Amino acid sequence: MSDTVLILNGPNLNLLGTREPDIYGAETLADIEAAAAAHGGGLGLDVDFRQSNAEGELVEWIQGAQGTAAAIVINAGAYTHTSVAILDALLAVELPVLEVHLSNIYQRDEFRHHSYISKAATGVICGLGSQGYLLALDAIAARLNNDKKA
Ligand code: CA2
Repeated sequence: MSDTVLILNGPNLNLLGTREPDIYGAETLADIEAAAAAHGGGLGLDVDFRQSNAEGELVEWIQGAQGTAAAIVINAGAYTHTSVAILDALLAVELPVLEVHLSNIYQRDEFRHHSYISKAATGVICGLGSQGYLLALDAIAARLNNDKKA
């Protein structure tokens, strides 16, 4: 049976490919979903890819991952810099969490330099565009394979 990785995307990421391509790239979220599903498939991972503009919905999806997913990849969008609720949900689930950002948040506005959710993250990838999602899947596959050997 394959392991499922829940990939969560926060507010405004549904707009990818329509605006600000200089910051976020030209790909749409559907393009990233397709690439993640294909890459995950090659690693023996099923990908459950979701986006919401609502903080509470993201919290509910994180809570629901316990027992149904092997790991979480999250680009929480602007909630990265504001949401204690998402941090608490990630801390509550006992799963590997990979935090991903398309842009290099440290090259941008000062308020983007702090992430509430990094405290709950196993690892953080930023500035590599959509490749960050695929690298997160690589890291999860390596980790799950190690756990299976142990
Ligand atoms: O770099 C990232 O992935 C971010 O998480 C993206 C968030 C931003 O608030 C974070 O600081 C960094 C914003 C996502 C908004 O995406 C848009 C895409 C196209 C057009 C407008 C917004």
